[in-house]
Amino acid sequence: MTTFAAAVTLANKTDMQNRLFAALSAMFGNEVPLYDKALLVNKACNQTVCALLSQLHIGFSISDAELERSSGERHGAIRIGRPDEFRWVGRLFGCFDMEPHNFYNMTDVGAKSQPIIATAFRSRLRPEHRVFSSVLMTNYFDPATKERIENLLSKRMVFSDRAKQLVEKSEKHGGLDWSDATELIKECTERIFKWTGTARDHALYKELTAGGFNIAADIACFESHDLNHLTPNTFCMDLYTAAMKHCLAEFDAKWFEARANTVLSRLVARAADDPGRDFMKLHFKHVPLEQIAQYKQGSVAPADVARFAADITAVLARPEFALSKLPHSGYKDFTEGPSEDTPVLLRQDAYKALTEPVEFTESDGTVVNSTHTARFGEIEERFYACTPTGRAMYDACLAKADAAREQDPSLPKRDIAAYEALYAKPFAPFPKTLVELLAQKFVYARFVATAKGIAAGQAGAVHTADLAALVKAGLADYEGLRYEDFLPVSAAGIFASNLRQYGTRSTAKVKPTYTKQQLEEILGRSIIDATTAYAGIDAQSRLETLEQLGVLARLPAAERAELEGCVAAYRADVPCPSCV
Ligand code: OOG
Ligand code: NI
Repeated sequence: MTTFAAAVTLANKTDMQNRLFAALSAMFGNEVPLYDKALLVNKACNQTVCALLSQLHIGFSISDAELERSSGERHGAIRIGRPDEFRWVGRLFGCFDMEPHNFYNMTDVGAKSQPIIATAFRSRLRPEHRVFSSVLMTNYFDPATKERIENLLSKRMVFSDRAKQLVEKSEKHGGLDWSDATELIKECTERIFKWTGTARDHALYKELTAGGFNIAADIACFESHDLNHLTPNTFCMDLYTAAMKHCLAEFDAKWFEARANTVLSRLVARAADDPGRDFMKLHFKHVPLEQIAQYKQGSVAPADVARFAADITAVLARPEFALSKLPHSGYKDFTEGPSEDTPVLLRQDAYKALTEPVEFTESDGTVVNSTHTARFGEIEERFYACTPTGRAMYDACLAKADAAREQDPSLPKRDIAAYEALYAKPFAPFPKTLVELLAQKFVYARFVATAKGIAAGQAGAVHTADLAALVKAGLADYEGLRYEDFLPVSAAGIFASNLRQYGTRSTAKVKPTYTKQQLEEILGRSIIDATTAYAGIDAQSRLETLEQLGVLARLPAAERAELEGCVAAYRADVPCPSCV
């Protein structure tokens, strides 16, 4: 807790963030029953995974509260109409210690392009929550449509005067007390992100959707920017998606049990080949590295895996998992991201957007009852953050894998095993373990000196600056940095499938170009470059670890200069006002 002159105690911003996301989740669960049920499915799957992991890693256990938190919300998505609204959104997230990371140009992703540009708000270090926030670019359209959209948007007021006052107060004092913080969270759940089911200008709505501009209709014709989705994380994407497809009655229990057996067997096989317990470090960020280092290797026989698969199948047979009885539009056919055996960036999937009732009020007061399809239910599993080299390799593999899938789009539904093999093939050259990924400089990590290492360093008994060797000797430990951001191509795939249209071309005479600088002007502040940050965190941890072990002087000068360069770039990118 921090205090300011008037001796008011300010709420911790990370605590505020956790409360905000818990409140948003409760709001969204009320609005969308299928979301609430999907959380239950995820919990059941995560419990199964944890039970299996506790046999594979003796000493590992997770409390209900920890499970709740680790399976908790991770990211939201909002779509904003006006630049001034976007700036308010940025300032609002600032009150919760969430800052803009990366520029996503969705107008520039080939056939899947949409008339929006975006950034994601999150904490700089170890973020748990993030919001992908887009803003509509009206000059993507012909002048007449542009004017109609702008005219409609000009009449709405998403931020109340009170919400603005609270944001200003927070900025002035460096935070809010809990009473104000609670009020601001209420503004979020009762107004700013709330679904109202009310819209305007049905004629424009129909025109935009007929032209394939579903996203513009979703933004322009509504009175506020609702939360489009709120995505929890899962410990095992393939178990969860299989469970959802089964609960939505797309596949029967026999199919699910066999699939659960396959994916759980993979976890077992990978644990046997993971001496650093990197999977555990990646998925259980709340568990200290020293604790993970103490787990003893256990084993799980195939018969036990089959029992886990049978048990989760029995759990999902309970009436509360009959999701097919709720309004729904089915599940996406395939998962976005790398192949299941390539642990980089993130994998995402979703139940498809629901068709929800909407009441349009026309300017003459007449009411039109209609529907709108936009809100969907995403899930994600996060892996390691890539270096530019790793990312280039990922992009190349992904392009090939996408092309292979497009040759036979119904394969995922017909034969999941054949599809997985097809999709994994282009990713074959990509390393599959953290050790190899680091050796090839494809991903980032954070190193620390162990207690043993520090003691050895003090005794002058460390003789190498080779971090891999130091880790092997138990003098240093490490974890891969988790990817905390988004993937425009996956996002485009998600937009495309949930909006049921594959991108739209600009109708302006000349398609405008959009830049990061433009979004920074809208926001009134700089956008942090996430890669610079990952590289800086990685480099700083290497330098500090070697220093602590007393071997920094042994590092070849060129390597040291490179690391110091990364740290300097990180510090210079967007200096943190409160950490300089
Ligand atoms: C945002 C799409 C991006 C993701 O997970 O990549 C996104 C949206 O649908 O508004 O959320
Ligand atoms: Ni999303």
